Amino acid sequence: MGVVTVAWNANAAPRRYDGHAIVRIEAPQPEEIAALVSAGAVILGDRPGPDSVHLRVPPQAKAMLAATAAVAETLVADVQPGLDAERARLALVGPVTHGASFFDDFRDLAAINAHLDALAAAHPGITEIVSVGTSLEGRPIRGIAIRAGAADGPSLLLTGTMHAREWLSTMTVTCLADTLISEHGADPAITTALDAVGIIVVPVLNPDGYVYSWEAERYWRKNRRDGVGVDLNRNFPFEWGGEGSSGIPEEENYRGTAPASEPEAAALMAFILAQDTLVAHVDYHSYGQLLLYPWGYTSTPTRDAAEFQALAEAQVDAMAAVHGRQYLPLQGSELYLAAGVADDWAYADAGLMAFVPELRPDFEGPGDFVVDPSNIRGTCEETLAGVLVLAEWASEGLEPPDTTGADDTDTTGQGTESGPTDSTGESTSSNADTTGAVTTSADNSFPGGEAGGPPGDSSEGDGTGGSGGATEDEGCSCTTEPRRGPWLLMLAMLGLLRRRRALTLRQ
Ligand code: 0X9
Ligand code: ZN
Repeated sequence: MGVVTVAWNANAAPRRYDGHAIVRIEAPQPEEIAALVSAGAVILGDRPGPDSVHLRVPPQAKAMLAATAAVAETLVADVQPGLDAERARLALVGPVTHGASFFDDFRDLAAINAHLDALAAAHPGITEIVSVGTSLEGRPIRGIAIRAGAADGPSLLLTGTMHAREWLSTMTVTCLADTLISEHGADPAITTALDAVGIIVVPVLNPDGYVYSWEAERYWRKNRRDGVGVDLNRNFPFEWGGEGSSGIPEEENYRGTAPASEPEAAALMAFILAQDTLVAHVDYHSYGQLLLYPWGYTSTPTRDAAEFQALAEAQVDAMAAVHGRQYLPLQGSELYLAAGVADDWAYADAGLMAFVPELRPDFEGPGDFVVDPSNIRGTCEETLAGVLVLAEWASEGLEPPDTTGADDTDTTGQGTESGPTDSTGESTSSNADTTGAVTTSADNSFPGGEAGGPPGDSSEGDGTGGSGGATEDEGCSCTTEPRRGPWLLMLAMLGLLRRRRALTLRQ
């Protein structure tokens, strides 16, 4: 299917953000943030306990900022010079589709797809190009499946670029595929992992938004529905419509008109449900150096909260051992409430362990989606350590969560019917629900107000990771060998040796 006509002029100059500042607001009052957002400010990132919000503030909202009671610090006075520099740098490079320099810088959709093709062509024995589906504007959503071992062995799904502007997730996920494929047979840890576990990598879940962020608006987040876009990460059917999602199309967390109304979300769901061997989904975003897990829609823990936290801690420990970058593991709702997120759906309706890494930078420096490309390789290396932990977990035969039966975490008042799976053992497959029979408790604030601190203290910014993500990790003497502590035993003791119920449901 060809790409349909797009609603914007591809020949027009990209939007300029002259005079837009990035500011940090400490301990923000929700009403102050709401007022700034209605004046044109946009939330870029959010740090849990102690709360801190990064906003992109246009010139016309700066006066309001000065009048707020909140403590605000300007991190970047004007984002436009950085955008000009990025654009000039990328224009100089020209088309690069493969080769050693591929991960020197960010690459556009055509280059990412060509790189996947080149990887598949060079390693036909262990790879296969897969089609996840087609975007609203007709672009293919493509991935690469890597399998070196038994066809029925467990598998992991790694995805990126659900949010268009989060270019580091695009490159990280592509680099993970590249490293796993190229190092199979050479790197012992990767070889062991791939001989036991299949890994499917989908670098760009939102191709229309990604193209638009390259060509028209660098800070574009959503897909391109009607030119205003739907936040794909509020469009998934599980608890669709709840707090932390918006019913207003112009807002950044607009949920769409119905659960799974967007072809990109529906395609990912169908793809996941068609894979019999999946045990985990990792959906890479940026930024904040966090490792989130369900629930996003409620602050009530999942019944598997201890397992999620233990497996998240095992990943962040391994990641920190690579370049000293500390990622903070926590339930997604502790960042802010967000209903209709992909990770809640993957856990609840597909029975997967689901994680959302928020990649570099952390919140200590000027946070942004526009980062120095020297971060690409380092982020790839540290996230690879996390993937290897998950692969080892999967290959040990530890089971995905048992999400069948009554959901004791449901606080919506909808009873067990809104639980992950119904009593027949069938997936509720809520994407079939196009009736709009959903909760209507829309909270248009973004992020949702409830942002309790994580258990224990926030541990980011240990001084070794640098700040702002603007610099390379140089001279790190850290080991690239993931730490293998007693976590595996701990996970087993916590009850991860379960029936492979979620998988049998789909057979
Ligand atoms: O808000 C989002 O969709 C994600 N953050 S981002 O800055 N990349 O937009 C977080 C989704 C978190 N998932 C859960 N809250 N469980
Ligand atoms: Zn995101």
